[in-house]
Amino acid sequence: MDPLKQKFQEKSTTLQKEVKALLKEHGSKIVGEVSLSQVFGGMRGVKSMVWETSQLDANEGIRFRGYTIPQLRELLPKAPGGKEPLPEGLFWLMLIGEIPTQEQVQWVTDQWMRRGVVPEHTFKVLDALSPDTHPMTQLSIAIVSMQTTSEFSRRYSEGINKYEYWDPTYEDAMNLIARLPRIAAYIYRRSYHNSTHIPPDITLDWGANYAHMLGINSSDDFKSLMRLYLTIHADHEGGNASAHSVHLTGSTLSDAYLALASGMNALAGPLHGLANQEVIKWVFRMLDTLETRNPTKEQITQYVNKTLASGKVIPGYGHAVLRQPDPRFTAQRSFAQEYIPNAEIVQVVWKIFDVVPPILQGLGKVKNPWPNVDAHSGALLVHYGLKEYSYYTVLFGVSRAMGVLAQLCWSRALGFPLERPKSVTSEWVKNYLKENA
Ligand code: HAX
Repeated sequence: MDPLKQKFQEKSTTLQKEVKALLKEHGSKIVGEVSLSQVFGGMRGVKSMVWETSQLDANEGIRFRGYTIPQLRELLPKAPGGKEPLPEGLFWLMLIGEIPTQEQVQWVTDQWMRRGVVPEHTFKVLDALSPDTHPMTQLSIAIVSMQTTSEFSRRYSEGINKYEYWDPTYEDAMNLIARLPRIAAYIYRRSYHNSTHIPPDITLDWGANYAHMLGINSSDDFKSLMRLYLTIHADHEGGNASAHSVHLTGSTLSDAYLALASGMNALAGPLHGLANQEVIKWVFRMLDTLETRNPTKEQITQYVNKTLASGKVIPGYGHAVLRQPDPRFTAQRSFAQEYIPNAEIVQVVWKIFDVVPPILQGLGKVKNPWPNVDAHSGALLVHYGLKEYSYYTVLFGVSRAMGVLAQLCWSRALGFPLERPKSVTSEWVKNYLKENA
């Protein structure tokens, strides 16, 4: 058994026993209440699932296994000469809860390079799609097309013992994550570069190889950005739409391929991951309308008000859980401050950050006026030459796969059941209120 799998087995067997004992003793403890506004309002704040890999605090932001993003930037192993964490290290941390050594991270890099071979039919499926198919649609289709190689699906049809579900799920997770950069780069080159594909460089780490296959030739800094980007987008506890979709679909014992595709379809919505494309589209539309690359704060204020008056949201601002600036935004801002403080587009994003929160606050209804992860990423990508906005959510998706698939291994190991909450009709609500007046 490989060393990561071995460690996962040890940790998950222990936790499984603990959870069993805990439920036996405390299973009927009340951990929350549900109000009618939560029932109608997207279940905000309802505690209803367990997610091991990360947890979100409304004010502090995300912690991965207890570590904040600044701590991860310091503690996770880095590429030789690099300053940003290797996403492989975050995967190790999310899966088993320990900061890995440099050697352990190198082992993951090697594994993912070895497992990264994409089935030939997946490229054929992609090539058969209309070239204007949205990159997120292509990603989802490519992932589903690889389901033919699912170890879980094969072992299930052979009749696997339920206590072993976690094992082929781990194999599927490792294979899938390993293949994603190749698929994602293929989608990029086919959509925007006339299908001139770039073969992998087996000497590079997972994030740097993805950067290499995209063909963005702006020095090692873009590789560093990709390592940071792929680290900070990986997980955001379990209730967000992409994570929850993977969790729900996975709970039916769909394999990792089917479950991940569900998550990618949720990520492709503009209120979620697609916001990263919407932000930069909105920024450039503003600059075009104002006919300047260096707008004043007054000009931005007017444009923000115009957007709101036309019944649209300001993309990149607001969050269902967060109530402070997103630390993923802050991490990208600190990257920009260090690497490209004078970049024109970055300056615009920083000015927007000065202008938007007080305006949203002034509306009196927006619960979080602060920027989220998507407010900054586009400006960094544009600066380094990745200018095709409609591709941006694919980058997010490649990263998100690490968190949701690490968790899927845990869900299998802990034997989580089919998810099946209760719904009610509006009629039921009216009657309930009458009866309980
Ligand atoms: N601009 C304008 N209005 C906003 C707003 C924004 N950025 N954010 C929230 N509001 C409005 C809502 O539309 C809602 O208005 P109505 O009552 O008229 O319907 C009101 O403020 C209350 O909303 P909320 O409770 O503060 O926010 P929600 O939890 O309902 O929604 C969203 C959270 C992220 C969907 C929301 O803030 C939004 O639409 N933001 C813009 C899109 C965006 O950036 N999405 C990415 C979020 C992060 C993410 O998942 N990344 O992947």
